[in-house]
Amino acid sequence: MSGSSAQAATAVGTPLPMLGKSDTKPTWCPGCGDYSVVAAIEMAVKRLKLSSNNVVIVSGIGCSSNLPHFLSSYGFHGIHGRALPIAEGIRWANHGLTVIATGGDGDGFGIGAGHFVHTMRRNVDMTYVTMDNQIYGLTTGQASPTSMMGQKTKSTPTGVIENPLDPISLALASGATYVARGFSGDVKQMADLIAGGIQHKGFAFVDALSPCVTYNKINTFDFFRQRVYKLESAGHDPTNLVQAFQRSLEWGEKIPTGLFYKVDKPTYEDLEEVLSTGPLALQPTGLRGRESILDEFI
Ligand SMILES: Cc1ncc(C[n+]2csc(CCOP(=O)(O)OP(=O)(O)O)c2C)c(N)n1
Ligand code: SF4
Ligand SMILES: [Mg+2]
Repeated sequence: MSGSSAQAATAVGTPLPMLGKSDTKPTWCPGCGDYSVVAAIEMAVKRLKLSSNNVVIVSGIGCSSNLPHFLSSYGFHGIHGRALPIAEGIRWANHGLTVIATGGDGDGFGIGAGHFVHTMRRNVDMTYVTMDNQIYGLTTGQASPTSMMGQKTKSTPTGVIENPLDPISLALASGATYVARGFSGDVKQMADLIAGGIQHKGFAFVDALSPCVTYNKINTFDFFRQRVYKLESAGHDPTNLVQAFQRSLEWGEKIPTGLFYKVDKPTYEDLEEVLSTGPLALQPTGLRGRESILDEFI
């Protein structure tokens, strides 16, 4: 879990009431899949009894990236594609906090793809929830890295000609230690997956199939309802990386949801020399070992 509550209390003071909705109401279109994702995050965090001041939700830019405004935790609405480096910085400064990054498929797998890969490779202890609607929603309907071949969008009037990126197999290949897929049509399953991700020590990735009801008329709630099945009811073994890769290749008549893979490995915070001694926020400032460094050069 991203920091014990005792450590968090030391780091940020007396815990405030449990996390819940904020006073800001979502501005998403009626029926947008992202309503289910914010509800799932709220359910997961409440189940884990995390208080508002021990959770930070960080996002980039996009419809989905407005999410931090709608919950009563700390939040950071960043810039397009940069949710993960900001979240990583927060974790390193104070890994007594539970850090959740959120955003869209364009934000995370397009402009932010480099950060996506490298944050997973480092196994930073945080949870990343993408609202994958396979379109750029905020900018009114251009193709995204997960748009399906042939899909006509504002930026691809004759159909997408690029292969879609698969976030699940990319996460497995990049070293994420918890890899899952949820669907906005099943809030309870998504809450379970997010709660599992927050409790997991290491980088947890939850790709939420979260339909854009306004600009993606292909990957709709009905499209997914006809295709999704649960990995746990199909005998999938989430400790088996090869099986996880095999399942990740399924995208067609059947689309798996649930936990693809989970493994325990040391986190970046465990291995890094300074971070392993505690959150930076609680450490003395200044350069340590200054004399020995100067001696080396004088
Ligand atoms: C550097 C930069 N490039 C482009 C944009 C324009 N822009 C804003 S949101 C967005 C894509 C949003 O798509 P996604 O991340 O999938 O989020 P959604 O709106 O679908 O939830 C783009 C291209 C920007 N704000 N900043
Ligand atoms: S444009 Fe699409 S992603 Fe954006 S709020 Fe509306 S339905 Fe949701
Ligand atoms: Mg999108």
